[in-house]
Amino acid sequence: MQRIVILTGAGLSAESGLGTFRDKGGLWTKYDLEDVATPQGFAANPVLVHEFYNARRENCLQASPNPAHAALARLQAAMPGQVTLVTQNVDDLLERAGAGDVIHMHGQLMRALCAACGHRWDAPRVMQPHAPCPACARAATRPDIVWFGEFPYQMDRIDQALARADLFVAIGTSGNVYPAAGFVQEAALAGARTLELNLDASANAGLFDETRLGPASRIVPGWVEDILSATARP
Ligand code: BV8
Repeated sequence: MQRIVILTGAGLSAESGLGTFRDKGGLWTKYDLEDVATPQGFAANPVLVHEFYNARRENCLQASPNPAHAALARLQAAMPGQVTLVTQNVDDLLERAGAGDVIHMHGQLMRALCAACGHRWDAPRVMQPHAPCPACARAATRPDIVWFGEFPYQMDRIDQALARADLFVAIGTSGNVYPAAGFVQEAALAGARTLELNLDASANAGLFDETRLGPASRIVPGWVEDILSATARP
């Protein structure tokens, strides 16, 4: 039974029209990360931060999954219980492509969080600053997003999957953000083979056993077919 852990980044959704962060014209060239993706930035200017996430939520609602999202959903369905899908992305394109149980380690655009009581609910299309929490009524509502300096979600579950992985695959991530960028080493230390599927070699490309370069919508379906035909062979 082959166990596969997949980590995806903004490159998976690039061809669906959602911006990446560090490519030419990426989000971090238009916004200062400190202003819109840190708790301090949110405390200082919740209007700006809600505008940033409202715009990305709108963009996401207008976007569609691309063949790479569909291929990963197909792989997960064909190998029940063997594929752990971890994403740094906050969009819901993997779910809309049919994937289930996606681990959103950096949170989700479509969810809201109450910073006072921890209640989570489906975010409205447009979130307003200081909106009251539906559970405790305090004006502590925020996007359910993991900002820099905050703990990513489901780290125990991710670490357990990495410890048991036979294969770790990073897709469309530049390998700049930790702890996600350290997963390849964690998997390799546990004996997994490691593969990077990316448009350009990432900052930690040298840590992978194999790298395949190209747009995700082409190389991810190709890789999934390779895996499925290998598992189909007697
Ligand atoms: C934390 C919010 C404590 C949501 C994001 C060492 C250890 C631990 C922490 C740190 C450390 N060093 C520094 C830190 C602190 C910090 C950090 O990593 N800073 C960086 C800048 C140095 N990390 C944190 O604060 C994290 N929390 O550390 O808590 C802790 C410590 C240990 C263990 C547990 C906890 C919190 C990080 C989360 C921050 N939130 N986003 C949002 O607004 O979206 S991060 C942000 O970057 C997004 O989530 C994004 O997903 C993520 C990573 O970016 P990528 O996905 O890689 O996107 P990028 O644009 O960079 O690259 C795109 C790639 O796609 C490129 O390679 C490109 O070639 C490729 N591509 C483009 N087009 C295509 C393509 N590939 C295929 N096809 C295409 N068509």
